[in-house]
Amino acid sequence: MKKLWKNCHIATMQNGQYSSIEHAAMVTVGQHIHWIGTFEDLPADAYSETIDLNGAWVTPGLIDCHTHSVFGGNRSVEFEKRLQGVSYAEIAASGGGIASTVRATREASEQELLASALKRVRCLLKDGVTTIEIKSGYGLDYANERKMLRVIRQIADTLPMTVRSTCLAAHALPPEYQDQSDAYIEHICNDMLPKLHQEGLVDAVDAFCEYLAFSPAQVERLFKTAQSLNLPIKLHAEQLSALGGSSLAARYHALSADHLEFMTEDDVKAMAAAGTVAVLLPGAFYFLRETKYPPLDSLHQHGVRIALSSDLNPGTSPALSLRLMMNMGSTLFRLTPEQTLAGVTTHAAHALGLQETHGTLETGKVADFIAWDIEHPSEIVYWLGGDLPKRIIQHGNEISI
Ligand code: DI6
Ligand code: FE
Repeated sequence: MKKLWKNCHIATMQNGQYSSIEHAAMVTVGQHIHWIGTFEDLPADAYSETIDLNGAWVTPGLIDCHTHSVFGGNRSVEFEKRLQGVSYAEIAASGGGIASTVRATREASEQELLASALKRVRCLLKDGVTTIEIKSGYGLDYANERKMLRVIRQIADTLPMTVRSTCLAAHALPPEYQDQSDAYIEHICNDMLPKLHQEGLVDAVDAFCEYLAFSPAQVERLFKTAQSLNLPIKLHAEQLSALGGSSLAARYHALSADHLEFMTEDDVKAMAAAGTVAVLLPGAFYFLRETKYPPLDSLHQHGVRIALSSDLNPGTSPALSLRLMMNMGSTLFRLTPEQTLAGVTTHAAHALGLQETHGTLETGKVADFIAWDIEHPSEIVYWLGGDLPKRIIQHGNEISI
């Protein structure tokens, strides 16, 4: 099927810029972009279908490169308690926090987890997200991590989206391993991860490197196992304290290090040299009322790619709109709308290792794009939430939303 998409303007996002083509057209064949350029230059050809985009602005499909979309229950009651003055420590001591999500996730069946996750992921899809990464990390034992990863694969089978799964078994210490974090890491490395990988459930490996989670030495142990399994690496680093996790991630050529509020100049240099993407998560920054900013000037100065993501999770970022996160990326982190859009397209593709196929609109790439009914691409970042009129095209087919 050779389709002509005409009467549009295109922000291709090549080189991390709008790289606009006004009065443009695009030809897709099957799942791929066959030709892209100005309507004037369109070669004479026969098309099985011609689609009029009515002057829309076309961007790549958005990529949400860091989410924890699969979980049991939610923590809205805890949110209310915190605002009534109950401290995080008191909530954790009474069984709240991550532990409560682990309990609810373990109790839920695969079908229940799938149904609740689909509701959330559909919100992101309707917002223009055509590629999503989803982490495990609320099961924390073989059976329950497996259950989460299987649900992630089922989301890919259910929705017209590209879905990448990341094993985050090293998210928190399960109750069975209290005070034995080294033993839990050994269990992941010797048992869980190799088995889950063998079952084809894992596309990448992540860990939470933090004083209240896992140390750099423990993370390094995990990275070595991931490397021996040929699995790409990502890391939650420098969210609450500076442990040098982002430098460690760079040393292991991680795809990305994420959060990064407490990173140092040396970490920035290490990431720049390794080409590791900085994934910023304004939703968590906002929800935790964080005051320490990631070193934005330094990241820009050293040319580190900056991606943005929702971090959709029940504890620190219950975010159902990537566009709202983009707005926060601009208002909180002073990224221009162009940098923000690059952060959820080309740079996010790099953060998932999908840069050869996704993230920009060019010949040969996958035909995932959004035709927005707007005057200029900055409008995608400007509006706070709501629903922007759009058409969503995934793998060359318009999907109904
Ligand atoms: N950083 C976060 O902000 C979330 N996980 C992580 O590693 C918190 C997850 C939760 O509270 O459920
Ligand atoms: Fe996260």
